[in-house]
Amino acid sequence: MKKLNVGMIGYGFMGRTHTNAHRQVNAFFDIPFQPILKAVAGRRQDAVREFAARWGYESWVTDWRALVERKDIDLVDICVPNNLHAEIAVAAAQAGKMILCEKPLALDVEQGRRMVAAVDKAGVPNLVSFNYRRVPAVTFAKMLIDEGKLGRIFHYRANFLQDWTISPDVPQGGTATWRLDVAAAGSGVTGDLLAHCIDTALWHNGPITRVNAMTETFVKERMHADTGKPQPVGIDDACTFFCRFANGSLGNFEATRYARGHKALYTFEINGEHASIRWDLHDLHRLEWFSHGDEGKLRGWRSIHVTDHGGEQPYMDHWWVPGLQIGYAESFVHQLADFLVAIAAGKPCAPTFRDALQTQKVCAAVLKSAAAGAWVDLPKE
Ligand code: SOE
Repeated sequence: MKKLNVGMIGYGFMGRTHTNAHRQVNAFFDIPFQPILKAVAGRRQDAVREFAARWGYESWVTDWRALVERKDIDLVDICVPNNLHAEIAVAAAQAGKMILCEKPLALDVEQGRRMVAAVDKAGVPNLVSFNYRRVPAVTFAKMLIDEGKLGRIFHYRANFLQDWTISPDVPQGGTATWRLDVAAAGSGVTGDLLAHCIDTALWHNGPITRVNAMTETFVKERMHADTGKPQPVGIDDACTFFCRFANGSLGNFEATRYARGHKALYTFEINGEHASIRWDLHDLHRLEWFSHGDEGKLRGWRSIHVTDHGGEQPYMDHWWVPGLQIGYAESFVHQLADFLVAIAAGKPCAPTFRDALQTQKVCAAVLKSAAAGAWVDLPKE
């Protein structure tokens, strides 16, 4: 097993999920690399030092550039606010590093294009962390669709509902609330939440051709954590859009941080000619399934507990015994295992930067449509 030196940039929520994956992956997956927690970079010295000690990093730095320049780093893992993704990823690609980057790819399409060009030019392996693809039930849904079990697809609908920004006292900017600051995040729920739904939808159901959206910013002004002064809010608090897919199906998407009672309710439902499936992040090991092919008197929704061994259900052979479930954290372990296996095989691992650029384009079209109050076509690739 070859050692793979990891340089982590960021130590927040995502820094923890990714670091946990680096620590877990060899215990559960036979892969040709052993991640070594070589260095972590973060702006605040006390915080980065504490993170390095807690999670077992060999060293820490307060300037990400110092980490990217280090000869002993193989893989740069980008877990910082969206406005830093492009600069770090381009520098990491130029330094010849493998790159794992948090979602969304970038602030906008132009930055995303530069990132794709940089990894293409350098020929370095790259992956964007749309982790929900690797929840076993979500991967299983993809397998059923690809096997043709749903037949022609008519409808794809997805929601991502939260409620943590309803209070006008929640600031924008700063460490924990940068997602509310348009300069750091690029957009609100569109880039943060809908990007997940769009990534899964493009993977499950193919390209989106046109979108029609509306957005709302319910709280127009918030104190900025950096200045302590009230500032206009530039992000979308809620976004709803409908769309057409290239396969002829219709899509319906909604994301909001104003759905009182919902903390992180990502759900999707897909209706096909022969069958329907639906999934719910709060019950993430289950895939709901309805088949019109079932005997009439027994026809109804069934709940598949996606925990079986034997290879017919994804990932679960690597964990405990059938019937015992795993959760959110393990989707990051799966993503890392898939990435490292692909690197060893010299193959791309989806969603690559190029794949994630498609999601970025759909997000951009959604925001453009909401601003214009009109349909927006996605350019044909
Ligand atoms: C926002 O609250 C957030 O943490 C997103 O940034 C993540 O991508 C999502 O998985 C959960 O919600």
